[in-house]
Amino acid sequence: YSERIVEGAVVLRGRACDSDRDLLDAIAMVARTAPFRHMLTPSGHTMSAAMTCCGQLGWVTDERGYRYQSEDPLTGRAWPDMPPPLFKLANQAAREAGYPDFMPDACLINRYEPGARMGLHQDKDEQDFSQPIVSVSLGLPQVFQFGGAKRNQRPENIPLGHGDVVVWGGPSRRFYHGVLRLKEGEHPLTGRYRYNLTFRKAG
Ligand code: MD5
Ligand code: FE
Repeated sequence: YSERIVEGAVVLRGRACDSDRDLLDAIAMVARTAPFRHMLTPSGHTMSAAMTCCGQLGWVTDERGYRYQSEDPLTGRAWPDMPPPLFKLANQAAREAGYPDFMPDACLINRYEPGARMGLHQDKDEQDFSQPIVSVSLGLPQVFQFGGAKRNQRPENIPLGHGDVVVWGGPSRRFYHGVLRLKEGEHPLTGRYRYNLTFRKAG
């Protein structure tokens, strides 16, 4: 079933469960070419989520700032292609949420282990804000926080579990959001990890 959690955002609970093994296999394949790594923020902190990317463009951060680029800074080579099962899920979920022509060119893959979190931020490095962001959660559950368009708006908590897909469009596309520290746990398919895939039209 689907529910609207905030202006423009639709949660498709469990939407990725049918294809969970294919998605995790695809993530493992991407990570063989572009390994998970902890990137540096411009302020010099190491991110607690490990990241990698696939598709035409990948999101990176280092001492110079945040940006999308077509090469993996770790290898100097192009990011791996977006595996078809990933593209298909993102495109279909967006369609179900009212975006029939979503053609993501970037997929950022976050891997959280117990203790890892992501502070409140906005996703604003993309060119076209009329396109949604589709996020897919796999593995351990994690509490997602969404605020409003301003940082000082008190965030609301929503648990995201294995297979949940969220399509962030309309006003929600620009909202502040983050995830709380991942709690210790064990998931039958992912062990101690939560994976989050975010599909974007970046270029
Ligand atoms: C995560 N990842 O769980 C989250 C899910 C990131 C990131 O935030 O940037 O990698 S993405 C959720 C999202 C995207 C765009 C807008 C909003 C949420 N929102 O309005 O709350 O690893
Ligand atoms: Fe984000």
